[in-house]
Amino acid sequence: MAKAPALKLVIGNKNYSSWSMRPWVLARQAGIAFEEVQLKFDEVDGGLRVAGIEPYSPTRKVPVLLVDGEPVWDSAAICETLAELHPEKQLWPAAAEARRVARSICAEMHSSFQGMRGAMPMNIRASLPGKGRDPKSEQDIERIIAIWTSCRSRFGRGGDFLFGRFSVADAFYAPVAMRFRTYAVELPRLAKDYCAAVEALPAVREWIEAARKEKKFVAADEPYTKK
Ligand SMILES: N[C@@H](CCC(=O)N[C@@H](CS)C(=O)NCC(=O)O)C(=O)O
Repeated sequence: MAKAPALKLVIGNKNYSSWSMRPWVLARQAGIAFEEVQLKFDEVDGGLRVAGIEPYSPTRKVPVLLVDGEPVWDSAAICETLAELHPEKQLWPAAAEARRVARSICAEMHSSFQGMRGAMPMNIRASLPGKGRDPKSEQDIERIIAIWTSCRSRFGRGGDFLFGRFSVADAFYAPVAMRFRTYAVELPRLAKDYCAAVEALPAVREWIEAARKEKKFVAADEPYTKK
């Protein structure tokens, strides 16, 4: 059997980096071994820079996965690569119809929801009830609840997650569960239960615990908090 490639996952601040959270939670929850390299955000001209990213990623962004030293960048490509390297982990739903929907909602998460992203940045250690609610973020929240409701009722019978057992789709939506808690978004029962299931995942708990210990304040991700 071919030797499993060495995996190194480069991530940003656990408190803020929603894109980093996806592949980290996916790999950790699935029991895929990887070396973690955590870099920190620096602020430049009101924006962000990942200090020390240059040797790892051509985009200078996190996350990036090094597979035997070769970079795979962008969280979507990284999650696909993890699924391809580990077919035995069944990171996508097994049934073709469910898999098509899972891919669609991941692509939607990846390319949309700018209203929520802008007004409600991930900030795990913060409590900001009611902040960030405007017509665009409200619209995004409604759409996410509709996605969760549809997936749970159509495909969720085998477990507590969007497609029953934990999959890439849950890793993509885990940062949303973090935002809903920080901004205390009122949710219908099904969405509340789904967020609780996500938060109870050992990998998510580990991420949250580490995020809460981080002290670094990044103004670009803190529109509601004065330093
Ligand atoms: N679409 C990318 C987005 C990655 C991204 O924007 N990462 C942010 C941090 S969460 C970053 O590295 N920003 C630093 C920069 O823009 O220089 C992905 O899914 O990985």
